Amino acid sequence: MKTNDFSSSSSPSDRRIGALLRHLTAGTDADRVSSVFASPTSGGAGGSVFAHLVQAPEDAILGVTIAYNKDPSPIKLNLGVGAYRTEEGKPLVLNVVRKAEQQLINDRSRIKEYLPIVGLVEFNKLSAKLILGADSPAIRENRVTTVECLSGTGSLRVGGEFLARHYHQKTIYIPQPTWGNHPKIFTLAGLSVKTYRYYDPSTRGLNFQGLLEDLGAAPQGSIVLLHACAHNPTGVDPTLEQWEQIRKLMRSKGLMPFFDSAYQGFASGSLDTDAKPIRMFVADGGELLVAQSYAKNMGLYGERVGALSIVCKAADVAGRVESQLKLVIRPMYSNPPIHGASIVAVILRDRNLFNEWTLELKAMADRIISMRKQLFEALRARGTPGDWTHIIKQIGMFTFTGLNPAQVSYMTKEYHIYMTSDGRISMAGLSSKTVPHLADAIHAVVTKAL
Ligand code: KET
Repeated sequence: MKTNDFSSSSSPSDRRIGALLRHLTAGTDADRVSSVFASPTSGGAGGSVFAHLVQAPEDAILGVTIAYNKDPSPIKLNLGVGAYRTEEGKPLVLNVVRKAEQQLINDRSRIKEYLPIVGLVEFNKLSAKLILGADSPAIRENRVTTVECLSGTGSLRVGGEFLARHYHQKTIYIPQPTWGNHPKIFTLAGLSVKTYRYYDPSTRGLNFQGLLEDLGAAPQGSIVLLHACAHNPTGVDPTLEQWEQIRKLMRSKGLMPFFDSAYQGFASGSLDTDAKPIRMFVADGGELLVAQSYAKNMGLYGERVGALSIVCKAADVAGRVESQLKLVIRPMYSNPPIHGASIVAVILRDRNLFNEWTLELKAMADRIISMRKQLFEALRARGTPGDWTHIIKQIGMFTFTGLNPAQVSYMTKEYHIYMTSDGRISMAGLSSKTVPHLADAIHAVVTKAL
C-alpha cells in the first residue's frame, strides 16, 4: 500500500530544503543562517516556545522605508524603495487607473467570486501580448501559457518552483549584483543559485566579457535570470547587439532564459522598445520564461498584480505546462486576487485608455530622466570631485552612485537622506526641490573622503 506521497527522496520539498541548506552553508548571509538554525527549545515552564527566536534584520530595501518613517526631520528624503513619486514627492495613482476603477465600480454585474487558479483569463492574454508583442508568433501558434501571479515577486517564485519540479537543471545563474530578493526567491523555490559577472565598478558599465565567460562556462541547460530592461540596481543594460550575442551563446548551450520584467516602459519610455530583448529570444523559436510586474509601470504596487508566461515550442506542451503550474499555485495561495488584474485588463483592452496609459508612463520615465540631468548638473555646479556621467548614462529607476556603505550612512545621519547601503538611489524619489539637498550631501560626503 502506498502510505506517504511526500517521503520520496526526490520530492520538491526535499529538494527545496536541500537547496536552502546548500545556499545557507555557502555562508552568504550570516543573519539568515542564525534565523533559520537557532535551535528551538521548550521555553521552560510558562516560557514561550518561540523564545529562542533571534530578531531578524529588516529587509535591505523595504527596511529603508521603515527607518525613514521613524525620522522626524522635516528635510528627510526617501530614495530607497523603487516607487515613483511626483514632483511634489507624493505617490501617484495614474489617471487611467482611476478611470478603470470607476468603470469597475459602476459595473453592478461585477462579482467577487474566486478567480480560476490561473487568474483572470483575459488579463493573461493581454499581458502576454503586451510583453511578447501583439504579432508574436508564439501567441499566434498558441505556444504560450500565461498565469496571473502576485506581482513580479510572485511570478518569479511560481516560475522558480515550476522549474525546480520539472526542469532537468536546478541551477539558476543571477547577475552580480542583482535585486536583493532574487537569491532568496529562487533558493526557497528549490533551485540552487549561482552568479554571473555583470557590472564593472571601475567603468560603471557592463562587464560584457565577464558575462560571456561566466555564461559560457555554465553547465549545459542551466537557467539564467536576465533583467529585461532597467537592470536593478545598476541601471546598466546590454545594447541590442550585446543582447544578440547573449542570445546566441545561451541558445548554443541550451541555457534557459528566465526574464524578470519589472520595469517595462520605464527604461526608454516605450513599452515595445523595452520588451525587445525578450522578443529576440522568442523570435528564434526557443523556450523561455518571463515574469511581468505592473507595480511600477501602472503604479499598482499594492495591488500585487503580475504574470508569469512560459513560451514553449509546441501548443500541446504549453497546455501541459499550464496544468502543472496550477499544481504549483493551488497549494501556495489557491488563486490570485481579482481587483488589480481587472484594472489592468480594462486598460489593456481599451484603445483609448491604453494610449492614455502610454502617455502617463512616458511622463514618468521622462521625469526620471530629467532628475538625472538635474542631479548631474547640480554636482557639476558644485565642482564635486569624480566622474558623475554615469548618473545620466544609467537607465531606469535607479542610479548606482558608487557611494560606499560608510558614505551612505553618513548621508542618512547628517542629511536625513535614505537609500540602500549599496549606494543605489531611486531617481523617482527625487524632485527639482530636493536635488540641491542631495547634491550638497553627495558633495560633502565625497570631499570628506569617508
Ligand atoms: N524584479 C525586480 C528587478 C525588482 O526590482 C522588483 C522590485 C521586483 C522584481 C518585484 O516587484 P513586485 O512589486 O513584486 O512586482 N523592486 C523594488 C521593490 C522591492 O524591493 O520590493 C526595489 O528594488 O526597490
